[in-house]
Amino acid sequence: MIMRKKFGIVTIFPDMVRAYLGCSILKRAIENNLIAVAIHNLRDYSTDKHRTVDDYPYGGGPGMVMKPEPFFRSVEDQWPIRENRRVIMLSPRGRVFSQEIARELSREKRELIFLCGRYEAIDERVREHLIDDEISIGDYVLTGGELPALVIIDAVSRLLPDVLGDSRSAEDESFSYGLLDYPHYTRPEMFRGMGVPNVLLSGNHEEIRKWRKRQSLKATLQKRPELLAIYALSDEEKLLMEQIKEETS
Ligand code: 4GX
Repeated sequence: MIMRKKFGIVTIFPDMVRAYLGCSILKRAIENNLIAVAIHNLRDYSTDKHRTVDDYPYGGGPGMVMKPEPFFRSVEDQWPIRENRRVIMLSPRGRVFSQEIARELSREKRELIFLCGRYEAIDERVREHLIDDEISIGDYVLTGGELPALVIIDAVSRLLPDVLGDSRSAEDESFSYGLLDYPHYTRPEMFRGMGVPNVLLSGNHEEIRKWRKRQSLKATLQKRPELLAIYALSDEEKLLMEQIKEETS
């Protein structure tokens, strides 16, 4: 029996999130009940008539701070059972998202709740007492946590059974097993004088497999050598790697 993966998002821009989830593969995943995303407007959980979600920082300084109460109220109201939720805050201070974390979250049984902040900060009491996890999608500063939440939902969803039409494509590419992807070609065979490597037209599947492996190793060595430090090479890969290093030296 296949279990539907559940996500929740708390944001002051629900339309932004809905727009992305209403397209393409995630749209179909939602229609097919493979995933469900509950989108909640943070302002619905403010307690004043202006629906305020931010305020001035204690101690002074520039920028606004998001109030704790709307976040606490939204989570406690929508996901009251602690054991059934994993509350994730998106922020540059979190652990940096990766394919490994995507895999970990895809196996998580609890509902994944994303708290999306805007402005300069969220009141520290949210970090201390409401969240279970803090994730960053990379070392740059965004205007809000909505894109990071969508990035994570996207990367996690495509790992779930049946979300991608082709069951092989989820894991057979860059990062899924630690090397960069090999070059791909499609028709026409000649485009503006640019051809396709002969081996791909040869029909020799063993040669094609080896060529692709070589190209993956070469691209990884040239563009992301640090990835090779954590990747355990097979005997065949070690041999191919020696050849590549000889050629380029
Ligand atoms: N990967 N930002 C969140 C507001 C904020 C500040 C402090 C919580 C605590 C980002 C990133 C990111 C900018 C989103 C600040 N929220 N989030 N926002 N990079 O830069 O995740």
